[in-house]
Amino acid sequence: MARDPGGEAGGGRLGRGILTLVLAVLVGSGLLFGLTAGVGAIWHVVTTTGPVQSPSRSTPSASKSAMPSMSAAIQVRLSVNPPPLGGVKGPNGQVYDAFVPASFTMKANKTYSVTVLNYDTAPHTWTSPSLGVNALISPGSPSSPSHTTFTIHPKAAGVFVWFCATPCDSWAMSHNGFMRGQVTVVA
Ligand SMILES: [Cu+2]
Repeated sequence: MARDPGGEAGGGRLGRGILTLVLAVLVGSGLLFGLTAGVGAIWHVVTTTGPVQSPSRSTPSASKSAMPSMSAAIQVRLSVNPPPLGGVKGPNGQVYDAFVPASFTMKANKTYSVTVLNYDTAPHTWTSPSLGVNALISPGSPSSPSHTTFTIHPKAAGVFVWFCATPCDSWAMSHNGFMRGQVTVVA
């Protein structure tokens, strides 16, 4: 009985000694792990900051590759007699044939690709001798407008008149905002 507690005590001391050693190894390895994990984390940050920065570095080169598209034509869309009115109301409240918009602004020395959607069953033209354009706008319909595309390349600043040269609507043909208008070209 008396030896047993002693034995237990001795065993306990031995057990505690082994436990301490195991704990020391665990703590030591834990510290080592912590250190390696810390270094690993730092290494991770170092290695990941590279790829994170490279997209921002590739952004200028991406905009450089977008440069050629800047010299491409600027898209403009006009409509003839668009819904819901199928034209534009004149001062008397009556609806007249019209390009919408009839007047607009462009920049000199830029190329514009103008697409006209014609909701009218009659043909029209977008004619501007001063801008060097005489485009025949093919007939369409309210449900299926025709698409006609032409190019405007203003060479100098100024105000340039355009008109419809086909005999469509005599009042509209003689009034800006209908079958006639102005292109304001800015430098
Ligand atoms: Cu016309």
